[in-house]
Amino acid sequence: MIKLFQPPPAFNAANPSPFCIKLEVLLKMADIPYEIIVESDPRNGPTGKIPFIEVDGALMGDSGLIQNFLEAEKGANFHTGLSETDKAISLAFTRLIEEHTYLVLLYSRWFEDANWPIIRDLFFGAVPIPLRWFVPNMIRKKVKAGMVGHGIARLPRSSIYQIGSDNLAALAAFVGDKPFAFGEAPTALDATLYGLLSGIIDADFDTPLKHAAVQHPNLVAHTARMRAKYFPELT
Ligand SMILES: N[C@@H](CCC(=O)N[C@@H](CS)C(=O)NCC(=O)O)C(=O)O
Repeated sequence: MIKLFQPPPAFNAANPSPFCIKLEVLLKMADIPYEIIVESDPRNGPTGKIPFIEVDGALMGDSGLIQNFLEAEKGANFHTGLSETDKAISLAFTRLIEEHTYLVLLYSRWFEDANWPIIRDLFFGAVPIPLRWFVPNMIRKKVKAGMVGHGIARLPRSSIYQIGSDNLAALAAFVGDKPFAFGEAPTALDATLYGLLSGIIDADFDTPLKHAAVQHPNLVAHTARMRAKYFPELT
């Protein structure tokens, strides 16, 4: 059975990582049996990030690569009924969510001084003293440096949240009044979207990103729908 390595539940969601939530939804969507192994340290994974899986004794990282593997080797089809154009749109929105909007979520968690104590206690509360005195700040610096390297964190705070708000508006416009991104049945994009939105809408952080998300009743409804379908124990 596939072992899925991911952190424990947090922020009123299955866990704090959009990528982990996406992958767990994909496994459920494809009815592939899996066992969760609680893992909070990304450094234990093959790419230094979570989630990762163990399959037939080998470790595999990156939710996107794992998604491809599940389709190629485990009979999953996360795009049933979609045209080639739909698949292209799905990929473009996936990148919008994971390579851009996710960074605004990270900003709201790691840059905002008001949220930092929540993040620090959640991720590092179990780290033994004296490491707990300096490791959290070290990691915070690393996350911040990565986002400055990307470029987004060089922008004014208001522009960063405007980017998040614009991206969410584009997603809301695309979902429209459909129950799922492409209609009546969920596909990979719904898993990706839910991973992001659960961390924004369900989480108890009061940030401009959350304010922007809840302006879209269809995104709020999508989050509730996905949560009820895939994580009924959390509703
Ligand atoms: N492209 C990766 C991204 C995974 C990712 O960024 N995971 C975050 C948690 S949400 C992580 O492990 N961060 C730790 C780090 O970057 O050191 C995927 O799709 O799995």
